[in-house]
Amino acid sequence: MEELMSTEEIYDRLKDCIINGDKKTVVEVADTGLSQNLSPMELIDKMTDVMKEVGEKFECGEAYLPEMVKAAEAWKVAVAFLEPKLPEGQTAQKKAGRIVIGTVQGDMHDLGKNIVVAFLKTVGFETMDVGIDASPSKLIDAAQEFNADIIGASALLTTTMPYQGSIIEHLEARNLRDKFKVIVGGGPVNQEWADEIGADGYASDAAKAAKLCTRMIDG
Ligand code: B12
Repeated sequence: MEELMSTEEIYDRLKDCIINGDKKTVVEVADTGLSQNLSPMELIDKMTDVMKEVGEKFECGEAYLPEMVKAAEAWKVAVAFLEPKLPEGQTAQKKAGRIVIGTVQGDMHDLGKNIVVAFLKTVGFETMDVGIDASPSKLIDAAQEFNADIIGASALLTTTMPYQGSIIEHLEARNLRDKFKVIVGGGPVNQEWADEIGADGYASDAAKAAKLCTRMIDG
């Protein structure tokens, strides 16, 4: 991209790219920003603000899920491009906390979990995604290794939901219950279920999950 753009134009175009989920152009615009002496951090911050707006729109029903997924993907690609350009020792954002997340044992659904991961990253969480079909031990071992603050468990099937409860039972049996907050989510899951199994939190979508986790860390 050869043309000279004002800072405001660069920011406007970044915003359009995120909102439209334009993975290709977002990198070009970010690169133009760099060549015009905007710092990688400024550019990341700007795009993250847009992601937060998209999350809020989704929460109040003004944006739909595919739009949110596309926006999160564009954000991810742009941050992956900018992060290596940050000065040594600087990370994309102040780290909010650490979370290990996975889809529970017996369950292969991961679209929702992946969106939650993308959103947690936009609010500064370091995430470790253990993938699908994750046993309680797999999640807990990963949380210990990663020194996580939070364990997140996704379940989309009524037959696999009980494994969310098993995570808490395993933590208790291993005397680790106080070490991690446990949050749960997924299609059939609700607050009542979270209370029943003794989880620390529940969220019905990715934007709410990001807020929930931020609240847990901030106290
Ligand atoms: C896509 C899909 C599949 C895909 C999964 C692809 C993938 N990579 O994920 C495939 C085809 C593989 C599949 C397989 C099956 N599926 Co299916 N599947 C669906 C479908 C259509 C959409 C699920 C989805 O992705 N939703 C979109 C995402 C974004 O929403 P979400 O997962 O709820 O996530 C959001 C929130 O819940 C929350 N969230 C999610 N996780 C977490 C975690 C935490 C910690 C937090 C805080 C929040 C949170 O944030 C997310 C983003 O906002 C649903 C129907 C439906 N409309 O829900 C059926 C559905 C879930 N499947 C169902 C079934 C029965 C199956 C199969 C058993 C079918 C079969 N007989 O083979 C298999 C099971 C395989 C297995 N062992 O898991 C049933 C479940 C019924 C039940 N009550 O148990 C459903 C409801 C369809 C139906 N009406 O019958 N499925």
